[in-house]
Amino acid sequence: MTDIPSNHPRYHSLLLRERLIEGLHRGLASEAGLLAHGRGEAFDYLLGERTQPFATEAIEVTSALLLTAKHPVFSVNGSAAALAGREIADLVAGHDRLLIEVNLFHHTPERSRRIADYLRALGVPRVLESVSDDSVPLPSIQHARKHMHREGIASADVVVVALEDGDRCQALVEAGKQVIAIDLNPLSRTARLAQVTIVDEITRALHVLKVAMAADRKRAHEELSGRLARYNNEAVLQRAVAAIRSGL
Ligand code: PTJ
Repeated sequence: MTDIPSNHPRYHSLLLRERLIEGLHRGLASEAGLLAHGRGEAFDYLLGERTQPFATEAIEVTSALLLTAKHPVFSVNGSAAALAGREIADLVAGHDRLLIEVNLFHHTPERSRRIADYLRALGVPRVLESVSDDSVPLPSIQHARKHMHREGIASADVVVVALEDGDRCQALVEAGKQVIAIDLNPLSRTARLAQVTIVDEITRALHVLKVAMAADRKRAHEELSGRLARYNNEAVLQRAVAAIRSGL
């Protein structure tokens, strides 16, 4: 791993690249994940590489949804694991009802197991894998991402997806799930189809989410439900696009 000096002006961005490259070499991330990350970097650059107010609003609603959900599940692919495995483990440490399920586009049993083992080594107590003897199919999806673990995504009411493609997001919504997407591109199909879209870089977003959930745990259920009722994802996406335009 290249040693990035912490005073480098692009320290965080370069560190994330290193995490992904290391994740590729460890058999966690896919090669396509490198390309997907490049697209994300470009949007992050245009968004000022910071958590914008519209992302904070979506994160606060995510906190409310995760705390009031009956069965929340975080769907983790290779890129999410490589970039934000530690942040995902931190989130679960503060919210033990949040279940983790590994779901891959470029699926191999070996990579799925490696990601699950990696997350367990980071302290996540229970990691499910979508492709297993307990899989059920998600209707209308043909590729490997159609699999859902019976005790995980298949029975979830709220699902978090990160760095995901639009088809699966749409299929999850059609299956009656509340879908929260973390995606730097406010124009992507995933961003537009999810009920809540966090337009922010995944590691930053998860850090802010963890802090929000720690504060929200003390709040009444009605207060959290009210926050959900007032939320407008379309308006959040419009503000994200406007932020990109003003940056240009
Ligand atoms: O590990 P696998 O096999 O499941 O593969 C995962 C891939 C790479 C195939 C999956 O991530 C993918 O299909 O990516 P897409 O369709 O290119 O979409 C990725 C989205 O995430 C794009 O809209 C990017 O802008 C966004 N993105 C990239 N990096 C980040 C990001 N969003 C938040 N944080 C990032 N660091």
